[in-house]
Amino acid sequence: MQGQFITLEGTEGGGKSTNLRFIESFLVAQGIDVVITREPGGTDIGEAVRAILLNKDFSEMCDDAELLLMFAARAQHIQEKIKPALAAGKWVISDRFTDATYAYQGGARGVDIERIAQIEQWVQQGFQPNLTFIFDLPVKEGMARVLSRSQQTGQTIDRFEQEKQAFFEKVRTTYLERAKASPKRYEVLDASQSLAQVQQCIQARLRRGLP
Ligand code: Z5A
Repeated sequence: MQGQFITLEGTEGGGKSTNLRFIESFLVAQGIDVVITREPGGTDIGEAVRAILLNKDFSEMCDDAELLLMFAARAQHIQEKIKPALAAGKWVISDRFTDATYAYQGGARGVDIERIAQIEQWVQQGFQPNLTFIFDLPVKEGMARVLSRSQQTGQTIDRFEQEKQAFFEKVRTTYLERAKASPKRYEVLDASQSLAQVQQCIQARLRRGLP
C-alpha cells in the first residue's frame, strides 16, 4: 500500500524540527515505517544545494536563482527519496516542502505566484502532501526562540534567518492564506502553546486519520 506524505511548515522557531521527531515516534509506535527528511535538502545533491541557499555570504543571490535552486533540490528529493519511499509503503515526513516556496519566495520575496505554480506543475505534476501541519506563532516569539537557541548552541544564523520581522510577517500571512484556501490538507497549530499542548493537538490530528 502507498505510504502517506506529511509536511511541516511555518515561520522560524515554530517547533517543526522539535515535533518532527515526536511525529516519527508516534507513527513508529503504530507500527508504521517512517522516513524523515527536510527541504531544502534530503538527498546528497539537495544538501549541497541547501549549503548554497543558506550561505549568508551569497547576499547577491537573485530571487529567480533562489526559486530555481529550491525546485532543483526538490526535483531530486521527490525522485530519489520521497516517491520510492511512498511506493514502498513508508510514510514520509518532511521538514518543509513546496508551501515554503509559496510563503518565502512568493509571499516574502514577491516572486509571481503564477510562475511558482508553473514550476511546481512541471516538477511535481500534481504530486502534493497528504497532510501539512503549519506551526503558527507570532513572528516576534519565533525569532526570540531562534535567538535563544543560537545563544545556547553557538549556532550562527543563515541567509534566511538574517531577514527582518516584516519579511517573516509576509511568510506567516501566506501560510495562513494557503491553509484557509484548502482547509482539508492543512492543520494549523497554535505553536505559541507549550510543547505538550502542541503535541496533544498533533496527536489528535493524527488519530483522526489523514484526509
Ligand atoms: N526555504 C525557502 O525559502 N523556500 C523553500 O521552498 C524551502 C525553504 C523548502 C531553512 O529552513 C530555510 O529555507 C528556511 C526557509 C527556507 N528559513 N528560514 N527561516 P529550516 O527549516 O532548516 O530552518 P528554519 O525554518 O529556520 O527552522 P528553525 O528555525 O529551526 O525552526 P523550527 O524547526 O520550526 O524550530 P525548532 O528548532 O523546532 O524550535 C526552535 C526553538 O524553540 C528550539 O529551541 C525549541 O526547543 C523551542 N521550542 C519549540 N517548540 C516550543 C514550544 N512549544 N514552546 C517553547 N519552546 C519551543
